[in-house]
Amino acid sequence: MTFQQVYGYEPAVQYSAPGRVNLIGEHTDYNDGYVLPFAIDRRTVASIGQRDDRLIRVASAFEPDAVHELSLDDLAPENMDGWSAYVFGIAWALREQAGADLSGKTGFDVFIDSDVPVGAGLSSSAAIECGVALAFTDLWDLGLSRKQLARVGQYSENHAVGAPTGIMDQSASLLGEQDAVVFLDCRTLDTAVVELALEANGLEVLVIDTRVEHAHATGGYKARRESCERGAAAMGVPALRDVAVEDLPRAEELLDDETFRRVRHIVTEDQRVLDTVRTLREQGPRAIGELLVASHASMRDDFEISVPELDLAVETAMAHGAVGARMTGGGFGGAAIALVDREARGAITDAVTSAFAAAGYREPTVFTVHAAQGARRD
Ligand code: GAF
Repeated sequence: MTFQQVYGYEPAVQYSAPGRVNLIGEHTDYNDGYVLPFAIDRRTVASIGQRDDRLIRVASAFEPDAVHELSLDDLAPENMDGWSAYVFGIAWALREQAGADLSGKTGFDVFIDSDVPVGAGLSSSAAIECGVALAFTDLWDLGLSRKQLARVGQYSENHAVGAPTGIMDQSASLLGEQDAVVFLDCRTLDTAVVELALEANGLEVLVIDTRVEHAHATGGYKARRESCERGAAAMGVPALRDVAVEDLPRAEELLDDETFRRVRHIVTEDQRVLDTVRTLREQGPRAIGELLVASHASMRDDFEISVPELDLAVETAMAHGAVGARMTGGGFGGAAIALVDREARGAITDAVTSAFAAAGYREPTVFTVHAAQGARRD
């Protein structure tokens, strides 16, 4: 399926935006903390034609026979459902969150295609949101910055799609740069680009997609967020970002065991992000392995968002010589990453695949990712 086949004419422009891998800093974003993701070389492409009425029409390669449509006069979360909310929600959030005046604007025909795996925790949804957000702000001449667009994307995800997520994924997809990680302070949105230098060090990042599907609109993700908010309130701080590692003994006295462990994950994870940034700058990527492994252990034992498949992926990769490994993204399924020597890629892939077969798990999908440029007009 193509734009031309759905709409009967050629698109005027094409925008694309990447998925992301988070190197370290998990669930810290909605705690006003630090994250260190990078945009990957898997992208969502939005082909767009201009209309002369107020309709937005949306189709995708994944749902060949469906065309969803909504008028700019009817933009409201209750008029959106399914995946098309990722597109309509952006138009709505541009108006609601960024204050864009859409009253004199005309709509678009949009066609979405993507090679970001869906449900793997690699932010296929943020990739749609960010490509579309950049396209709409350009084509409507709204003059919004990429950081403003990240807020728009998060607002749409939270209120149109209904998933209570933070701002990391949209920031990575919009601000990513080739061969670098995005060091983001989620309170101020200050960013620094930190060189990853994998190639120069003979390293690669492998993604091990367990194919255990996760969903953030429901269940565990929301519960973790609520635990963090409870913990911050009990500690008398605006967000867990304001709790230091040295404050943990006080937190332990104040909080019940489960809330304390949730808090300890966030507080130590923020510190690990800062340590990873410093280590990358001072010693390079080969020295960050222990931090990645400690992050995984904290998510497995304290935050309890790992699943046996992710633990097996991490343990097997480490047992076969990975420099470091951890689950990446929101958890409850999805993917792990392993930092590996280029020459070890084949052996580690085979070892993980065999271990999954021996455990009776679904065959994982294993592939290399590179840090790539963020959203752009192609
Ligand atoms: C998901 C969310 F969308 C992000 O905001 C972030 O919280 C992540 O899980 C966990 O670090 O990807």
